[in-house]
Amino acid sequence: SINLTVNNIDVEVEAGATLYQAAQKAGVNIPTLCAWFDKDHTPGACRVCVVEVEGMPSLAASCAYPAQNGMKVFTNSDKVRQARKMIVELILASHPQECNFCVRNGNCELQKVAEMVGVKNIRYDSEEFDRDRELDTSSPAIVRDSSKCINCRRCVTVCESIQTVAALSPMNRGYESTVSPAFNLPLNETNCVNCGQCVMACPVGALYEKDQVDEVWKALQDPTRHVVVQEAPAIRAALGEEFGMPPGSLVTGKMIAALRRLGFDKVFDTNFTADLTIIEEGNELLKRVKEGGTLPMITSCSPGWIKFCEHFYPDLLGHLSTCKSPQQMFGALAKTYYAQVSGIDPANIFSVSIMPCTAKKYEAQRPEMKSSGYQDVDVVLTTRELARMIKEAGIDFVNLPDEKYDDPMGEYTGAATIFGATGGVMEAALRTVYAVVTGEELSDLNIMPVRGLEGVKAAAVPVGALGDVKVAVAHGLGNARKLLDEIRAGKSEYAFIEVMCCPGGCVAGGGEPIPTTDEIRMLRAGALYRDDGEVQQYRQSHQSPPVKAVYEKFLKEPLGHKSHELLHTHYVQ
Ligand code: HC1
Repeated sequence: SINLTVNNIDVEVEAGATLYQAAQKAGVNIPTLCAWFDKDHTPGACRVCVVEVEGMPSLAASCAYPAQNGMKVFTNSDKVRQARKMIVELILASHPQECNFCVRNGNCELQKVAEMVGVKNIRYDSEEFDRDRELDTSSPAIVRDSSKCINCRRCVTVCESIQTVAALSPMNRGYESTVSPAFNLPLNETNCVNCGQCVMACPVGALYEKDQVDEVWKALQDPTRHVVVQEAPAIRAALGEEFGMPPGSLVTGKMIAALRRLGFDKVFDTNFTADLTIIEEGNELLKRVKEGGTLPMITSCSPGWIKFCEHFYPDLLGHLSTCKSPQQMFGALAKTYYAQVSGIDPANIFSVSIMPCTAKKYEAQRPEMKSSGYQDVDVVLTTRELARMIKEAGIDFVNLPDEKYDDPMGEYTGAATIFGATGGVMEAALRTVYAVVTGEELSDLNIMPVRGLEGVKAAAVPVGALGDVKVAVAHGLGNARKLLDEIRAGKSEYAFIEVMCCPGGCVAGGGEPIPTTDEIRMLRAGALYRDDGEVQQYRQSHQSPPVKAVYEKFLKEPLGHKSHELLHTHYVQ
């Protein structure tokens, strides 16, 4: 171990620890704008975290500088405080001064750091530093405002190293340096998969979701529109954070109440079609196993993952389940099944979905997602956009009563709700596949090997006559690559694979509350497992009463004619 002092306090740290970590041990918080400790991203680029080390001529970036025996470190000397103030003032001088209406107002790391280092005015002429405004609105999901970029490079790290997409790179040098797609192409013309993990990484408002709140307000205020809403599993595990509730709060009932107060005509749930997905996908898997179809079959509900497969592994598209995602199954049924049972003209139905995901905005606009004869899902809002609407409407979210879903597309089982956590789709599918094959229930419905944040998880589950069914789960596209490369090499031993685009699954999607850390991922997933284990009456998709009803009244049978027309699709190279 290493012994040093920080502000004259004795500290002992492990070899390899940084000065930043040593300071934390001494109870000192150092401001930083570029470091992202959750992802080991400490480029020392912003210089806000500088500290003074006795005997060293220049200040050291504490996030990257290694602690050494006998060092005397000062985090609050005059030299340090003046340097930090100057650095932050220089960043602010070249940053648009529009905090009051910036998407990150109130949740901006630059704002917080400016307060923390005590900036009182900007001594530098901002005219001199004014950058050309470049707003890239080409993507259906993400807006890029390079004038706000502070060059922390976190977006580059997540896009390149974690998602292995590399749509964003550092460009230019010196004062001109910034981050952008290659050749400064519009984002929509790159291989960006719309996952929004760059948005989650951005400390300021340089990357954000395409805001569609006004389109929804307009529909809600149009008396000719019958506006229905569905919410992804992950929303109920995170929305409370936008209103100051602790991560891990399960707010299903308050979320329903808020949506009703906003004026939605029917409050339904994506979980209804998550259960339906399990029936269709489970039967598809069994059919492939029996008939010698393409295996392993891979889940297809995460649209960032689909786009990734299309760009990087087009030769493996045949492995994708043909099932549409629950969002798109819901959209297709809202304008067919629901229109039929409620007697409402589908032309007047406006279908909104609330997703933890920016890529869902892109998915809803894909040309094949019109099987009802209309665009199946009209608008997708992220968790953050819904929170903005609730705030704008003055709804006291925390004190709302719990309300219940509308029929016939609201009720769900515990199997559906865990879709929002990595491994959840697999666990839900195994529960039902086991029951279909054996006629019995799994003795323990909790399939622990597929839970948690390990990058690739595997399990072998004995399923009656099928023997041990080998399955794997990957979350984050870098992890997915490992399983895909095995398939390409002809070495995959799995029958069924779950891939979710975002690290942690949908609970950490690009539309969820910021910040999202591994600790928060686990807390949000925990809320969904509580919903499954403690709240829901049923825990297996085939037990869902509204799913049974939709087959009886409308679809008739899994993988039947109507299912193929509305619930399935296929992807071509
Ligand atoms: Fe997801 Fe899904 S789980 S993709 O992560 O299959 O976004 O939450 O809604 O569609 O159900 C997201 C979450 C979501 C779909 C479901």
